[in-house]
Amino acid sequence: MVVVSQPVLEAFPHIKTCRSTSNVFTEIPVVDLLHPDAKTLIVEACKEFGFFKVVNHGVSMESIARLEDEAVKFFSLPQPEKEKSGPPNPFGYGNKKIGPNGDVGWVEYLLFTAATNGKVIVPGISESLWSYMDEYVTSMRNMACEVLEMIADELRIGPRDMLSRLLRDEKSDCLFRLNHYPPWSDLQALSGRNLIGFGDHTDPQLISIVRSNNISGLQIALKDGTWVSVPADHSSFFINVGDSLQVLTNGRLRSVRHRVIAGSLNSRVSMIFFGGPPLTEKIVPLASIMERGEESLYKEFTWYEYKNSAYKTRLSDNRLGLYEKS
Ligand code: AKG
Repeated sequence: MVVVSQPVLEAFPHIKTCRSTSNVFTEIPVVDLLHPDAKTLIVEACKEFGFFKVVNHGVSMESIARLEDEAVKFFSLPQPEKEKSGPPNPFGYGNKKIGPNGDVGWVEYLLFTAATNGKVIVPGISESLWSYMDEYVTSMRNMACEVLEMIADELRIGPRDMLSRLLRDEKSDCLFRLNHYPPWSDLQALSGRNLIGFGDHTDPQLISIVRSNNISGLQIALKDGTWVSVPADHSSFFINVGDSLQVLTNGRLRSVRHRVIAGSLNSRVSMIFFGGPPLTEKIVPLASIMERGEESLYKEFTWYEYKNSAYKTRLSDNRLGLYEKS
């Protein structure tokens, strides 16, 4: 468990709370990446939920544990030490404030670029954290590409690397985030409500891969808007469809709205790889997916334009709304 000094809630009066939900996502699709039907199950899950769990992924538990230990070491440092790695601009250490537009949550984090062509140095990060992160990010990029290739196969939008090339490109705009949700049991006055760790949003990129320690907190919204809790599983990965993949498939796959509830008693540590395309890439429905006479649901934009407009909005805004054709 990570032991941190607790900043007082009064210093962050805008952190939202929510009622506990008893809805557990029991029907979560579980995809064995080595199963012959994996690509069919992935596409079904992406259509229905924009979300699924991956097992039999081939990433060693040792490499995950090594990185998690380093992350825990960083988040256990005294606050002034951690602040030396911030404020996030956009990379580096952030505490409670998420982005520049007033979003706050019960979370501290480290945000890094996961570009293939070099890193942006964040001060105060140990050599071992850099090196375990490099190794981990490589596995995540490979997994994201494998999943995108299965999607391309199943949707017959060949060539197989039609989507994955966007993450392999040397100018791809991938990110990596380590999140820590400290326990808040010593905070009074919540009267049976829960603290929001990371407010609800969809990820703007193509695909994200989330892994956390064995503490639950992640919730996703189903098609009808009901929030369901995702049971924690520290040996599996959770995959989110992002807005860009929704657009590239002209809405066939849906990006999933999700949020994180901070637990009162236990620290949650998560690691998220965000697979984004090169800035200049046009995000438009792939010609090969469109049926005769089918119209694009979206106005044309580049990843640069979308990213810029997304980062000017609040987390919970419907960012794609701006680009939907009426
Ligand atoms: C994000 O960092 O964008 C998240 O959605 C956080 C997910 C998590 O911490 O499990």
